[in-house]
Amino acid sequence: MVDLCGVQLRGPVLNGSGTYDPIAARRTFGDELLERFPFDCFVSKTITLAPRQGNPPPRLWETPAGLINSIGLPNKGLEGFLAEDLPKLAELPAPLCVSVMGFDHEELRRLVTEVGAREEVALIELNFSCPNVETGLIMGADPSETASAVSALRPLTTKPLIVKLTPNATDPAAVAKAAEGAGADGLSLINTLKGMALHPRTRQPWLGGTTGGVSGPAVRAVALEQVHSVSRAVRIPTIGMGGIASGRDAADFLSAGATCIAVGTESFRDPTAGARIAAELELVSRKEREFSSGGVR
Ligand code: RRO
Repeated sequence: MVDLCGVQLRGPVLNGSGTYDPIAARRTFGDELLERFPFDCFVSKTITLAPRQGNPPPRLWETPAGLINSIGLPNKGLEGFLAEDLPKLAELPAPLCVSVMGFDHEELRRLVTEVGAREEVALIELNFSCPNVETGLIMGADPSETASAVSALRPLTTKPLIVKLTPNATDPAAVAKAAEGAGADGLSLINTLKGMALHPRTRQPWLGGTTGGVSGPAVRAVALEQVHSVSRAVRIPTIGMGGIASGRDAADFLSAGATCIAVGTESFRDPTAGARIAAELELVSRKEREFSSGGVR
């Protein structure tokens, strides 16, 4: 078992928010999905107070060893999520973490109050790091903005609050410390790195949202460094992610200081990647234990 902010998980493997849709997967695979659910805790796609259409297409661009997305937070809004999605997500065989994003403190207050009041919800992730909203505002790029938001939200729920950090900050460890000081229970990192691609013929931006967020193995070394420096700067647990595609990658993030890891872009290529990575991680950990105890090499 793994303790994540007081919530007991079967293991350390989560999904990155927005990279796995278990409602669609259940429509395709039926109840088999529940028997072989690939994650030890499920993190929802980020929701906002009002429904959103998201960014115009195209929304994806493949890079060498990575992906740029400019999805733009399409979602049903708080009411639609609570009425339609939450009952289905509550049937998953893993604790539920709901990811929320607000455009100001008042929106965040309503999201955290209403989501935090639902017993189906084990944890709340505060997404302060979406790179793809039209305001360009990334609350989590600034330590004092982050502290001010977390302080306003902390009294509104007893559920653990996890702050999702952006890699697009001058000093992610300073933001992490600010979040911890204001009462955050955990941190997740990294969100995507800002990037863009041009249409090969017109030379205009390819993505409908002009810029996007880069993920996948291309960002893994950057993510590993940030998980390492942030985990050293705080006492609260961190969830490490960024291009994890194998058990060896997962073991690296745990060694760098993460309590849990999350699989994101790899699940687009292989929806069962979470289960494979968990199994590989078990093998890697067992081999490392045998090695350090002088056993089989
Ligand atoms: O929806 C998105 O475009 C998006 C979000 Br909310 C996020 O947090 N990170 C990202 O790469 N894309």
